[in-house]
Amino acid sequence: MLQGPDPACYDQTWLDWNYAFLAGEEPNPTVARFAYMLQGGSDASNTDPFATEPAAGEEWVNSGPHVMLLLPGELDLSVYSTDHDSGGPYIVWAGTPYEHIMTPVAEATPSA
Ligand SMILES: [Cu+2]
Repeated sequence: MLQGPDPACYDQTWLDWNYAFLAGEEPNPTVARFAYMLQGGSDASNTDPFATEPAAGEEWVNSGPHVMLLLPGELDLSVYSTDHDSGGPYIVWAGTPYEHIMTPVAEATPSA
């Protein structure tokens, strides 16, 4: 779930992914596709796709401008990080049907 408007630019594969997500169904992409969120975005959790607010003691995951990569199959945790504060690419919602890779393209703007 999102905190802000989180504008994104993507193709039909990502649109289908979003419809599946909103319906609670598995998207199961068969092709790799990029999406662009160049105004950044926010998520209540980097582990729970359906969290509506951060868990106790956690903060919103506010990402700066980024590119997202959707890949078929399961992502390899020995290859990709899940650390959203690393400054590098990381897996969002690892191990779920909605996992994908976020790659920062600029610094996040600190929250006010
Ligand atoms: Cu994004």
